[in-house]
Amino acid sequence: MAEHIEAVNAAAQHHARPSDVKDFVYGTAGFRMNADLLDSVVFSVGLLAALRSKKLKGQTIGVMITASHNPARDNGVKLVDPYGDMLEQSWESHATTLANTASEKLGEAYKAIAKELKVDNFQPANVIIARDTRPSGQKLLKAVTDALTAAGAKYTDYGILTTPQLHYLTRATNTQNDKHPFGEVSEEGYYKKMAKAYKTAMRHNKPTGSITVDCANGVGAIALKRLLKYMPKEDDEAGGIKINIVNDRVENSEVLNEKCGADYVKSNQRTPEGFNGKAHERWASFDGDADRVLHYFNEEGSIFKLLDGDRIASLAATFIKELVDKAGLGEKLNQAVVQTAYANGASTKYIAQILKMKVECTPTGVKHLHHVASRYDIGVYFEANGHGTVLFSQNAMRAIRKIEAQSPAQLEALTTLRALTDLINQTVGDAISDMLLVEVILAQKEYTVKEWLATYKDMPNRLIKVLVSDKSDYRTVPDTAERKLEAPVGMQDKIDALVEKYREGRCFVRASGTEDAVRVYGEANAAYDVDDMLQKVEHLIKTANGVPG
Ligand code: NG1
Ligand code: ZN
Repeated sequence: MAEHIEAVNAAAQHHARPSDVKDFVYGTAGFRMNADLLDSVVFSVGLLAALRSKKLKGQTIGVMITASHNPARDNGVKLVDPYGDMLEQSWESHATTLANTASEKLGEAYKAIAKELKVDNFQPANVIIARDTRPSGQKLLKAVTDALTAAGAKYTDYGILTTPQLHYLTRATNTQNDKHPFGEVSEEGYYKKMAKAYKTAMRHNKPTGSITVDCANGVGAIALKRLLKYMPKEDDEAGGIKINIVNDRVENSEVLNEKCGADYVKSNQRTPEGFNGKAHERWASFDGDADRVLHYFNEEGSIFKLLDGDRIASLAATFIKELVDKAGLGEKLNQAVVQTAYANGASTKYIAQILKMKVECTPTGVKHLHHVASRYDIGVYFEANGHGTVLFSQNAMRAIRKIEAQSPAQLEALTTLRALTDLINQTVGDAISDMLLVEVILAQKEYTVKEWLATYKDMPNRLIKVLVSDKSDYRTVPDTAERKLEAPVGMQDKIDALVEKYREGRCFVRASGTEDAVRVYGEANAAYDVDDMLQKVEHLIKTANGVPG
């Protein structure tokens, strides 16, 4: 241990923490900020990755350097646990502690955490690293590897990959000696697994028309192009697919997420730069690290229609439920759809009342959704903004693998279901995997985007941001999935009194976890009611904040 402390202190000098910065916090998406401030933070995350791996007896931990949909000047870092899910929540505070420790004290802090968590320093440590296309990633990589070397960890740098690819590799590495390995431990293995599953799921079908993917000028463009080599070609009978790629200028970091990508499309409710779609053509947008996807199209007259995460959730839930029933597993496997309060009320109603499926609502942030989804045999989870996946429990995987088909129809359903468990990246939301899942479902159901949109009608809605002097003044009541405020005192009563005036009105206020603002979401039966309601709630917040608005 002593040698590591000295090595950590010596290496930390080259990654000194700036003294004039606010405290860093490991939030919903790890650490994320202007890349110039991140060097010491990333170094400290490298130390924690080593500790986490040692604590887990040398199981491999992933480190992803990305700032997702943020502008190119930002960067960030997050840790991936051995099975490809996000860092266990109880460790987030240790990440925060290390990131806020002065560089000369890091060795001691490292030792203190090791002691507190009973980490055996003689255990091996293994870490894998990847980064998105941001130019700052190269320098930050050095901060991680210096930390890992000082802590005596072995590491593999996988270079530039999407976030879900690193999650895949983390799980593949840790399961390679299991009875059912997750997949080959290589980037190529990821493409092979996905393309093979796609081909099986599409063995009798082929998508109608093409899909055009806006890759946000980010890493998704690289991965998607590489995947295409393994996919059926346009003219192939089974699964022949035409994927057009736009916004793939990865060599020019300035344009990353600029006027394009999932976040731009969702926030602005409009098509991205480079859109040249004809009416009813299928489009999708990835975000900067390709863990989110949204679909959309234009109706005649350039009327924009968004098919967001709620739509993917309901489409996937419908299709999987039908397959599970046909496969004869309907009685054996419990299923649920997990959403946040930002899900459109119409989607929740559709899933609960038409599909008759259980719907759960969790606080914002995929870790919460993932956690709840994992309690079910089949848990479909999506945030409205397009981040999500489907989880199959061990029990479900066993049942799906083992059951013997009693009829050709049952065998067909089982074959597709088995393929889906491979096509879906069960570690984390994956834009490429989710996009292909949608292609499979639309093709099998013979749906165009129009029919997909017609499954239910969205409630008019709006999401706004309000700047306040201190967002921590806004606290939600525990166990309400952030739908009720307990502070500022009295604010919720005022909101309730306002909202009840609108037909089917719903509105909630919470502090953003990623920005210095509070978010206000509202929906109601009519668009003008939504606007009126949000204006009043915004006024309420501004007045409470001492700034009449
Ligand atoms: P915050 O800033 O806490 O609302 C946003 C998104 C989340 C999630 C995180 C990033 C909304 C309303 N919020 O969180 O869904 O994507 O960023 O992990 O879209
Ligand atoms: Zn992302």
